[in-house]
Amino acid sequence: MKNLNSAVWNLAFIVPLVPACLLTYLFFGFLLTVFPFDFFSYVFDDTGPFQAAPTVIGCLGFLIICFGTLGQHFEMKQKVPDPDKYPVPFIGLSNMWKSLASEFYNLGMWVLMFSIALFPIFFPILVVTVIMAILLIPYLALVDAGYYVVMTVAKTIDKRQYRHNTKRLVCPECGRASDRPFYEVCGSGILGLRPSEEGIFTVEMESASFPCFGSKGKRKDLAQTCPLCSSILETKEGRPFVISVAGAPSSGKTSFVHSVIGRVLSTSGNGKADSALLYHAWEGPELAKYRAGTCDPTPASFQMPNIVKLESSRLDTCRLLYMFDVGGEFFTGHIEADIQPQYAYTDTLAFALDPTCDRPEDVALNAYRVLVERYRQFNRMDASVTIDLPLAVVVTHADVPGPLSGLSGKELRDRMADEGYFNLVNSAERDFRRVSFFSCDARTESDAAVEAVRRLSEDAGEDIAQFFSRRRRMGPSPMVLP
Ligand SMILES: Nc1nc2c(ncn2[C@@H]2O[C@H](COP(=O)(O)OP(=O)(O)O)[C@@H](O)[C@H]2O)c(=O)[nH]1
Ligand SMILES: [Mg+2]
Repeated sequence: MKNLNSAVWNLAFIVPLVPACLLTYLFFGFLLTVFPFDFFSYVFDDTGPFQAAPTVIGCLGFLIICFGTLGQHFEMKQKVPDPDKYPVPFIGLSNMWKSLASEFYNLGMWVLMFSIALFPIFFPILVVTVIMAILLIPYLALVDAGYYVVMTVAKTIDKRQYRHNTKRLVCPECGRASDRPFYEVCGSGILGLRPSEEGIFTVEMESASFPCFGSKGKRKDLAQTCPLCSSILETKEGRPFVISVAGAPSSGKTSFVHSVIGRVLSTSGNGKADSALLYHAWEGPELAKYRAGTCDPTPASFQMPNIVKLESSRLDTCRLLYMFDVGGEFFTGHIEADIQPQYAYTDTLAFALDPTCDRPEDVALNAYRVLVERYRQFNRMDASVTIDLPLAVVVTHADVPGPLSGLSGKELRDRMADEGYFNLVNSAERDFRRVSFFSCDARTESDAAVEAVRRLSEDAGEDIAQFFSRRRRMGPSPMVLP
């Protein structure tokens, strides 16, 4: 940016000189028609040389004074205004105009003094200086306009790339969503580093420059923090896909989350990911415990999502699978609604249901109603409005023989409607844009659980779906209803 500012400054002495040449030529042409200079036109047939000579003297003299050592004798400091601010901002018309005008003013005054003694040389230079001072405004206005046009285009491209590759920031620590993170550059945090008055492709700090444009650049590798809780983030502008898992206590929510995450990790995102990693360190021991067959009850206060980070060289940023596992107590209706911030932005919902518990229809319906009520309350949504999210009803305990075990899709949906879950099925289909039905043994890392997630991401229009294995077509394939 410093280079750009000094280029704008130096070019202010050169670029307007082109029209200034022409105007000087015309000015002397005009002068030759006024007394006493009209004397020349009486004596000579061709007055061209009397216009051209002062123009050349004026322009060359102007350049020599401005850029040569002579400048110092004319009180020209040639000092680009230093904004004394980081990141260094672009200084166009508003800030550069005054300093440039004062340079021209000083020069003009000195040249005026010399004009009295050395009229034929200094008068043309004076004319050029005055014309240059007048042309400063259009020149700087054009430079400004150019900068802002390029900046606006870059901003639009950056915004489009950011939305496409990242969509938004979901803080892995506090679970709240923001537009963009703070980027840490040389000790200061810049919110949503992007093309601005302080740089189009890079911002310039005291000791180094940092990229500020687009998803392909290195901006995503800068240190980032959550603007809401200041936690350090490792998301690298990855695109989050958020699933909120709901269901009555002990319906298998936590098991389902681990089943999906474990499966995605062990298949390395269906082979399409270069790497599939857990985001939080604490998730490793949790997954190990699940694999060993233990699943502790989730505390109601638990708010952090389980996250898998999927990286692929085919994508500009990584993909982050967020699974918000909520303590089952939340769905008994005895807990404050606002402790689950993800309901404001979740991409999808998965509703776990244990058909083997005591009065499973009532337990599930009750939990479902709390979920929908809370979701609507959170988003100030009327009961008549369809929730524009895909919902997956995940029936766990598929390993326990029963009327629902082993079914999926329409078959499962119809069986559920027949087996006492009619109200649940009916309400879900009324409340949600799309509902799909799955059953799985949530204690194992099965394709069936991942299939539910794949379906949800596909229904949500997210490209992360490519990382979840498609179920091999052995039985009937799951269907979306209606
Ligand atoms: N047999 C069987 N047990 C399950 C299944 N899913 C969960 N469980 C068990 O049910 C209990 C509660 O599961 P959990 O995932 O903690 O439920 P949550 O309270 O909804 O998170 C745990 O002991 C699990 O091992 C399943 O699909 N089959
Ligand atoms: Mg749990």
